Amino acid sequence: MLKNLISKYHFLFLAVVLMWIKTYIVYQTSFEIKIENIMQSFILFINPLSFFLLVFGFGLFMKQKARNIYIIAVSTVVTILLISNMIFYNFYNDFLTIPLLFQSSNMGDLDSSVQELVKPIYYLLFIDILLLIWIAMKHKFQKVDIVPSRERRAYFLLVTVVFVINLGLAEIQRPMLLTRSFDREVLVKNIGIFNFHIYDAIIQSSTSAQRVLADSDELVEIQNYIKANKTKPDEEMFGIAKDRNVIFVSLESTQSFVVNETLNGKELTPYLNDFIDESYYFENFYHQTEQGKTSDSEFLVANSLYPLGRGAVFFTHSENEYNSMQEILKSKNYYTATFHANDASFWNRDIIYDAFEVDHFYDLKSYKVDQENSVGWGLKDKEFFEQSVDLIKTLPQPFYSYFITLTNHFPFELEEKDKLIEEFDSTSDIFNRYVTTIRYQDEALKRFIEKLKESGLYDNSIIVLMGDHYGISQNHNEAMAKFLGKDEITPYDNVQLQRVPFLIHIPGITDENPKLISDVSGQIDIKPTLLHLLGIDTTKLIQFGNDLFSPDRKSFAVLRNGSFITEEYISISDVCYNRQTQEVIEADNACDVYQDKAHSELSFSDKIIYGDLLRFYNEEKVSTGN
Ligand code: GP9
Ligand code: MN
Repeated sequence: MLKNLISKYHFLFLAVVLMWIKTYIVYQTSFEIKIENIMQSFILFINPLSFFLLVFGFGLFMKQKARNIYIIAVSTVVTILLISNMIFYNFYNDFLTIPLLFQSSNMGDLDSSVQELVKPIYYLLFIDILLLIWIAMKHKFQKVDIVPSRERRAYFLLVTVVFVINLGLAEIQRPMLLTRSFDREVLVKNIGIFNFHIYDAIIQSSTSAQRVLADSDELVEIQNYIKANKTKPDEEMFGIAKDRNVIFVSLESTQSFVVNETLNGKELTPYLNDFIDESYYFENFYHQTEQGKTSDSEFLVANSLYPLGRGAVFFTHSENEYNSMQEILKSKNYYTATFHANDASFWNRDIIYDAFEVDHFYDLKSYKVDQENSVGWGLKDKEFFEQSVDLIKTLPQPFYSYFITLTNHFPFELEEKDKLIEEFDSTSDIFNRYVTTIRYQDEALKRFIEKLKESGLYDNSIIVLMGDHYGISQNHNEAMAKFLGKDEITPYDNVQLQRVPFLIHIPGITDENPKLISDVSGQIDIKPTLLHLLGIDTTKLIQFGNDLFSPDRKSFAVLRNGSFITEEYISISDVCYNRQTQEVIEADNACDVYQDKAHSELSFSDKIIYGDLLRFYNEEKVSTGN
């Protein structure tokens, strides 16, 4: 029967095979999908098949000519989708999701990045479609070309069998794949990139419904979890920075590996290195961002909730109720402001800042920007800080101010005159330039702190520095390995590379008594930590982080893809490693317990956002006068 089908519908099967091969070649050449055993390579190989059999199969409801046109049209659309994924992956090491498609307002600003990514090689991916067009054109169509329903039934039985085999093998490799996976790479590896897009569409529609169906009871379970996991602040640290201004600096694309690192004998971050020695510095601090990048990091800091696994919560849930750091501080007489020399609408900031109750957003319009003082994405960091200090001086005190740098942004462009160190020498231009913009940013930071001192604001403030997310993706592993003097970057190294600098500097306190803190932590922990330093109680807050100075806090950070790090373990795609020896640990109960915790936190946080559950919390807050 199969032979019969193939010979009768050879155009359809040819299209299936061509698209299948093409997708597999793209898997091998454009995506870095970790394969751990033969079964996984087999699943990866067969996974595009069921999708193509299915979509092309709908052509069997058409007559032959329409069918061929349909197959060519679908091949073209799917190829464009594949190329879009390749371009996106090249930059973000990630696959596209539906919410991202609604973020088009960000795309204009991505111009320089996109240009870098559009390569003529992508046009080669249309060769098979040209071949299909050529075959279709020289084809003589049969007179009787209606597909008998018996053949259609046989065909769709075949599709089902292929799909069930694929999913069955995947479930054996990764139980509860579709219900418990936060890791897109794992999904693509197991069900294929196009089935993943279908899965994504299903998730999209089900999450959209969650807000409507949500009720306040859902919050109870989450509140219980949070209560059970919340730790008390250290009494000596609580209120240590009471009523001080907060100067929070989000350092663009700054990873911890640059700290205390040199190139040709020159430090990459000389100022930061010295500043660390006068501060509380957290050396095992992880970013927990996903597709929303900078905006995700802002979300984590403001809410101590996880950003979403798909899309940017700044776009998808900007109308939700939040109980942000800014809102809380405002109720304690703080003035709150964000400083960032980019369009106010980038990442939808202008809208969500209203939900966060930020008093003022000093956006692009607040700065004098010209050709002379700009590079790459806009105003150079030095200029940004210079002008910002003049603005910050006018704020009512105490204030909570949030500064977002920009020069150290992909593709890391800098004028020759601003380069304070040489570029690195590797096969990756991106990495080579990264070290120069990192060095430049450090110089800008130095000037900022000096100006703060000159302005008289410094002594009565606390300064917080945080890297927002990674800057060097896994696409540059070869250069990274060369820079770090390693043979290769392993999955374990990759998790370690998600560390970003985090420090708290309290003039008059940390310069006398600096601390290097090795506990595992993440951006989720910032809000309770800062609020406690400012002497603000967080007992009732719905938050997933814990005060980093709390004596009872346990080392823990979960990344947004479900990987997590504890004192003893690092878990990556459900594989548990001993954190010290880096060896894989088979079936370990303690690791499973953390696995559940990691999963619960991410799911609870998602529930809050998708269901807009804080509206119930805030109702309660208002009615009880809290
Ligand atoms: C844009 C800046 C960079 O305003 O925050 O955003 P990113 O691309 O890093 O998310
Ligand atoms: Mn960023």
